Amino acid sequence: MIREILTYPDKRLFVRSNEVSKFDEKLHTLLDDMYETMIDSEGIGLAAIQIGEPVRVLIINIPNEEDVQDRANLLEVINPVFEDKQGEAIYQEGCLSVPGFYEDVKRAQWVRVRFFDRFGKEQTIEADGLLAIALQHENDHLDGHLFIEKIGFNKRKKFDKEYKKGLKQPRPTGRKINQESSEKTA
Ligand code: QAP
Ligand code: CO
Repeated sequence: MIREILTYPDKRLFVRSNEVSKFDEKLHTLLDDMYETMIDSEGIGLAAIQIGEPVRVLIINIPNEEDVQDRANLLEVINPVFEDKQGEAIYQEGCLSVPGFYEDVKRAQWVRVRFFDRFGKEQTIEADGLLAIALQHENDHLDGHLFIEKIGFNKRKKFDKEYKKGLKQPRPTGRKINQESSEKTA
């Protein structure tokens, strides 16, 4: 099922997600919903909190050399722990929860992460390149952090300004409207 993606400045994006303790059917449904939602929005990574579920679950699906986003390469990561990070890399990031905004972010170039798969089996992955960036970006969501918190002060000001502009597009006010006329016809 395709779920709604929370967008900045939704408060839920800033909460710390909880560890998964049961590797059951509910978890599998969540992972499947996350995949459908991510693909529908043309993303390469998604954390559970982005669809409103505060659990330490993330998925990543990096396109291959032929630019094909193959589900066979889908990485499902539960309760990740970063064991090691090395080097520095700058990459222009985006986020499905901050649509339309992209900016350079500095992160580690190489990571080693311990995690559980959907069956509760412990795994380790070592990654560099885009996968290493994605693991760090998605892991930040589990701690209630967005990439916009990692950009420079002046770029952040630019973001705040541009985003307010974007928010001038029609948005729900929460106001109730009574469309009945109070004029009485004689
Ligand atoms: C996180 O990001 C990431 O603004 C995943 O209009 C970022 O999938 C991993 C997206 C950088 C590695 C490097 C963003 C789609 C997708 C948008 C995404 C948009 C449509 C972002
Ligand atoms: Co994101």
